[in-house]
Amino acid sequence: MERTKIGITCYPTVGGSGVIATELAKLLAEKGYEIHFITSNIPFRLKRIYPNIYYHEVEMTHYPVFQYPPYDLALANKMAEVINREKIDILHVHYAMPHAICAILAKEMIHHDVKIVTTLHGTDITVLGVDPSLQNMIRFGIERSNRVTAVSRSLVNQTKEMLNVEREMDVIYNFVDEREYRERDESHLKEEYGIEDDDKVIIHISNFRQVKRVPDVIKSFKTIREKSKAKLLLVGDGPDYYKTCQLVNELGLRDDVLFLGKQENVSELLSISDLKLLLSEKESFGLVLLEAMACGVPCIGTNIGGIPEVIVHEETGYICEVGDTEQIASHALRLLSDQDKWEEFSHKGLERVRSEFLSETIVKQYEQVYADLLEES
Ligand code: GMT
Repeated sequence: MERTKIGITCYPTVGGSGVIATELAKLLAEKGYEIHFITSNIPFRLKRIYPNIYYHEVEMTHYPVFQYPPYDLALANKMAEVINREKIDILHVHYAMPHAICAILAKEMIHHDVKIVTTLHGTDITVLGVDPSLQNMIRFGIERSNRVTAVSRSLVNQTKEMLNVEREMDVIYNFVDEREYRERDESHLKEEYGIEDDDKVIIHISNFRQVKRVPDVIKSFKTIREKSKAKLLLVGDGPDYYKTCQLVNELGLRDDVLFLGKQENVSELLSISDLKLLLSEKESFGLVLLEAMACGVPCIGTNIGGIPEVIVHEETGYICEVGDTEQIASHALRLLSDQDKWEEFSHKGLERVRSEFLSETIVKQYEQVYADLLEES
């Protein structure tokens, strides 16, 4: 029997949507699918050779007449070329803008019956979807895809409301590779970072964009630090990084906050952490929460978007109101001072990862979407 051929387009640089697209590709490849990435760069999580994963780079023409290089058109052209030559069955695009629109354009250019699956990840709807200069295009991409999936129920509802689309969309939650994200002993790292044994370790991982509200993490940590010995690990980089450094200095927290910048092996840092904070004002899922839970780390998140679909309040962590740093600190202190409760939360988080977000279960859901579409052809 011929292998099913899946084309995948995603943002290949750091970011949750690219991580999910690449992890899905790797697991599908392990199951015997033939995967063709059509992206501007090799996805950053593709660290070794996988014999049935191919990479097709989108090449750009820097012609002086163009005021702006037409990346979207080059992508559509490359998609059409690869679909035609490789006889791709399914083109799975992650992030609607511009990937879904390019996929539809590519399909129009050729005569091969490829099916388009679009996965919505969040900011493609919650930020770009409200921009009048893009809204019609995003709606078009969603309506004309053969199947649309979104990473949380909240994102489906937001997409329907914001873009006024009626079509059916499947919720397929995010997942982590449990071989990488698991409980392990990395206590030597604590010593190497100069963190004392009785210090509680709080971690925040993000791209430091405004929606992540990193200053709320710092303010919450200040209150926690006043009552408990603690260190804060800040992982990632982005536009609010400088502002965050300034706030840390202003609040006199310099000795207790470790700025670690972008890191690849986040699971090792999670293994020395006692609590994960994600205090965003927009978050369609919060993949970092799942990564933390898979490493046995309880989480505090905000009551927005898909976060309450990931954290179960009072069971695997706490859900707090956006900006309520006193409430956040008080929940954190309660948990960090009660070892029995901490262990119960950690254990329930691990159980939740296994019952709701297991990679095998989630990959099967995507396979079912592909199978349904192929059956229709
Ligand atoms: O904003 C980010 O954190 C990056 C963005 C992306 O496109 O990678 O993340 C979105 O997709 C992730 C994977 O599905 C989700 O876990 C994030 O919640 C989502 N970000 C937002 O909704 C802000």
